[in-house]
Amino acid sequence: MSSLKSNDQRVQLEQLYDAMAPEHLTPLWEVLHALVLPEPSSPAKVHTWSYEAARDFLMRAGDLISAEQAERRVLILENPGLEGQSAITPSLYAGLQLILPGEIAPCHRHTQCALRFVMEGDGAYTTVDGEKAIMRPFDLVLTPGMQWHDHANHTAKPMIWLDGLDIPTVRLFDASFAERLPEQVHPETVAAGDTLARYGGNMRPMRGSLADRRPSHQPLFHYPYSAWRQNLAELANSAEIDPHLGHALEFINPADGGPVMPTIAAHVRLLPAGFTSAPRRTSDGTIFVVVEGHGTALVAGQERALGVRDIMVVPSWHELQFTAETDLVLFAMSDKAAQEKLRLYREERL
Ligand code: GTQ
Repeated sequence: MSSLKSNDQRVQLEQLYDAMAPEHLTPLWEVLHALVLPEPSSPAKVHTWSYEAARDFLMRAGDLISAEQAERRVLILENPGLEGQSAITPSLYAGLQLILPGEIAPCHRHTQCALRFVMEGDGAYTTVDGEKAIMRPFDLVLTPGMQWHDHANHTAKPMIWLDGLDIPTVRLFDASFAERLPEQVHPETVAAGDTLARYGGNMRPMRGSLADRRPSHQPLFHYPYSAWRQNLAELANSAEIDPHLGHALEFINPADGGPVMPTIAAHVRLLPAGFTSAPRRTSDGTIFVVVEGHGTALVAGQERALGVRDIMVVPSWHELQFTAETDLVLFAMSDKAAQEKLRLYREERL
């Protein structure tokens, strides 16, 4: 049957829609093509945040509100295509969190998974279930869902990190639960570094032994820069470069070899000076942070300059190429973990 409608049919259909609207019934045939797309067409936009500019605003916020008063003093990186949604991609949230010397961000836990990627400062910590992860520049620290966490800075300098959470995903499922600990900080249960020693070296305490104290599905929560950067350098020295990715290493959860958390995946890349990656697109909208060096990103035909600590979001199914002017090291996070579980993930190497 033809999809063209006569004027008479149009008028009668409009009357039908008006009549049934109070019953909360709407016609699929008016919206089907926008609901079931032949390929992703993200409402999110490509965007780059200059770290220096964002940092200035964050420091100004630091003069006006304490971490304790705010609970979390964070500037949300809101995608310009997702205004009012506190989202950087349709499924993920990102923000820059500041803890000033002497401050505490009080202890809480929630179903949302969070990762922290340290941008600036050295020696403040996130406490996860009573164990401090002492944070150094470009460390990755996780606070998996429902694990207690507070943040504190007993150093003399501000500490700033990028927060990545699955807030929009949890909102989609209507599954947000959160609670505060009555105390400001969780009692210290073990010494800092204990989990890395027990679970961080491709070993773990014998199952069922008293020493096996972390949740079996999510034991590890600290991936220090000193370790991942060295691994990446050794990969770059020993392996053939991938034309689409450069040298790339994924962070994994040692419990299952999969992504770091059920919804969020993270990886790092090294692109040697002069290298241009071949175009690639993926269904996971991705947030990139420049760790070292500078270069450009070519996305949807537009070139964007990238400097140290700049943050860029590339939504689903946008063709992306990087050019490294110097050696370029990138951190990336996305919802690939969730998409793979839902069998949604696709990528295309062009
Ligand atoms: O540090 O627990 O950026 O709960 C947003 C929500 C950080 C946190 C955010 C949070 C946190």
